[in-house]
Amino acid sequence: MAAAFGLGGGDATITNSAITGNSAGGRGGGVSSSGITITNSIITGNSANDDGGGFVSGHATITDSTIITGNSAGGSGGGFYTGGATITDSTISDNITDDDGGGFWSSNATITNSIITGNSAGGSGGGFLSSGINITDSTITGNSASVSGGGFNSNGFATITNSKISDNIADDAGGGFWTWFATIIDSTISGNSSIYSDGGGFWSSDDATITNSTIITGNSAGGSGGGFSFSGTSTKIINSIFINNATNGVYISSGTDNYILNSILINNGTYEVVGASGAIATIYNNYMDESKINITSFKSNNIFGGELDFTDQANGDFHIGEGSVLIDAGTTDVIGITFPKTDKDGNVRVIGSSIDIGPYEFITSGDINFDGNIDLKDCILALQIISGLHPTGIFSEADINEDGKIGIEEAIYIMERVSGLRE
Ligand SMILES: [Ca+2]
Ligand SMILES: [Ca+2]
Ligand SMILES: [Ca+2]
Repeated sequence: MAAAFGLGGGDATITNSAITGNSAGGRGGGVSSSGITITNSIITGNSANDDGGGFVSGHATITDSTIITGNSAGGSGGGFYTGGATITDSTISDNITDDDGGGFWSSNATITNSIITGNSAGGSGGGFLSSGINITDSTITGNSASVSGGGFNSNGFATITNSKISDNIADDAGGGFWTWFATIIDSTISGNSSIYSDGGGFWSSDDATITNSTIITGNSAGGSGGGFSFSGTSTKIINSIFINNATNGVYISSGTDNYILNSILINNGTYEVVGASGAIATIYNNYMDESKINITSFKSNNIFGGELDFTDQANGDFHIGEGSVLIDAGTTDVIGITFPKTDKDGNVRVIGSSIDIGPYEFITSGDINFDGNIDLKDCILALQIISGLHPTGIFSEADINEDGKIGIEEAIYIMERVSGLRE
C-alpha cells in the first residue's frame, strides 16, 4: 500500500486526527509532504522501507499533545524524517529504524516541553539525529542506538536547558548523547551508558559548557569519561555535579583552555578527572579529592572532606543544608569565565560572602536582603513591606512559611533570631 496521502507541492495540516497502519515501499509511511503541521493527533503503526516511517516532510511543526509512536523505517527516521522540526508539548515514543534517528531524523530540531522515549536506531541517534538542537523543559529517556548517541546525536550544536537526559544506551560513544558543541544549563544527565566507548553521560567533540547541571548516578562508559568525554579546544564545567559515574568522571582528550570550577566530583572510579597527554585543565574551588586528578592542571582552593549536607542524595536531591562545607566555598573570580547569576532553581546567586559550590545556592530563610546573614536590616525590610512600602533588594525566597510573600511571619521570625529567642 502507498502512503495514506501525499502532497507533492503543498503543506499538510493534520488536526485531531489519527494516521495509523499505513506503509510505503519508499519514503514516508503515512504522509509525504513539503511541510506538515500536526496538532493534537496520533501517528502510529506506519512503516516505510526507506526514510520516515510515520512521514517525510520538508519541515514539521508538531504540537498540542501529538503522539508519534510505534512507527518504523528501513532508512533514517523511524518516526519521521524532515528538514527541520519544531516539537512542542508532544511525545515521540517507541519508533524504530535500521539506520540513523530512531524517533526522527531532522536537519535541525527545537524540542520544548516534550518527551522522547523508547526509540531505537540501528545507526546513530536512538531518540533522534539532527545537526542543530535546542532542547528545553524536555525529557529524553530510554532510547538506544547501535552506533553513537543513545539519546540523540547532533552533527552540530546541542543546547540543553532545564531538561533530563536519562537511561539511554549507545554501543559506541555518547550514551546519553553525542554532539560537536554542547551548552548544558540547569539539566540532569543520569543513568546513560556507552557500552564499548567513551562518554557514558555524553560526548562532545568541540567546545562544551556545563553550568548548574548534575551529571550523576550511574552514567557509565566502556572506555573513559563515565560522565563526560571531551575532545575539543575548550570545555567549562561550572557549578555542576559528577557523582557515581564509571569509569572516571570527566575525560579531557585535548585543549589547554579547560576549566572545572565550583563543582562536585566524587565516587567516579579511579579518577575524577583524566586527561590525555597535552591536555591542560584549570581546576579551582571544587569539592573533590585532588589525588584523583590525572591531568596536567592548575589547581587551587579545592576542598575535600566535611559535611556536604545534601537534602537527599540517594534520590538525587542535591540541595544543600546550612551545615554544608559547600556554602560560600566557590569563586567568581576567574578571568574569562562568566559565572551563573542564578542557581538550578532559578534563584539569585550569589548569596552571602561567595558563590556556593554545586548547582544550588544555599538560601537562609529570613535573609530578606540575601547577604547571607539574618540581622536587623532584614527585620527593617520586613517591617517596611508590612507597612506598605516597597523597598528594593528583596529576596522572596527568604519566605519562611511558604506563602511566597514576605510579611508578619518573617518579621517575627527575624526578631526572634536577632534577639536570641530562636536558634
Ligand atoms: Ca553563598
Ligand atoms: Ca540579611
Ligand atoms: Ca511568608
